[in-house]
Amino acid sequence: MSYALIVIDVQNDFCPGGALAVAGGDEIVTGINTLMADAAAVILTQDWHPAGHSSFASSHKERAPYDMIDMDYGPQVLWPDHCIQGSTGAAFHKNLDTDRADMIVRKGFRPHVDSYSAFFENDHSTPTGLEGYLKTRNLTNLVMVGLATDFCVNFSAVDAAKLGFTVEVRTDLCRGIDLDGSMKAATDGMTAAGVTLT
Ligand code: VGL
Ligand code: ZN
Repeated sequence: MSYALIVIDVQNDFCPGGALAVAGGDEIVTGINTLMADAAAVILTQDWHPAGHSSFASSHKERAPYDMIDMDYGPQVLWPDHCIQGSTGAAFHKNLDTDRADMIVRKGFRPHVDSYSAFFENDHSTPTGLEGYLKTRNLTNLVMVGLATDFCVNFSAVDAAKLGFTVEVRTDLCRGIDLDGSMKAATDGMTAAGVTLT
């Protein structure tokens, strides 16, 4: 069946050596490039924060990376500074075949709201525009891969399923962070939302 491939945040900062490195993050790149060959469309997402972003622990007094805080829109993990607009860390992994992309969605660029999902920011209401892009191109079957399984892939997959897309997550082409059981919570949440995990 024809599918749009959504490649989530395969950026240097989420790969080994990066500011928010996900173990084995670079291992998935070759397999993702292979999957692009048969895709009807390829969409890349790029985490893209201004310096001093509110999701950075460094933006809050007496807070450390991986602390939780309450934002206007709910609980938020505080991260090390990462994926700062225009930085090397924000660039795609050098082996990712970005030439094949039809569309690149940047997210997390509003200083006061984080954005894990490719569809909505973490307030769950501000859209990125990706829903409209996919629907106007009649792309209803989505295959998702990338980083990190338990944050951006999870939020993107659940939102897509809620929006009525058919969603498959290729877990072999994803890698996770796993904070306090977040991998299990993500797997359970995606399954409950009707996402197929393969
Ligand atoms: C991500 C934490 C912060 C991700 C992005 O791509 O999963 N995680 N920003
Ligand atoms: Zn981020």
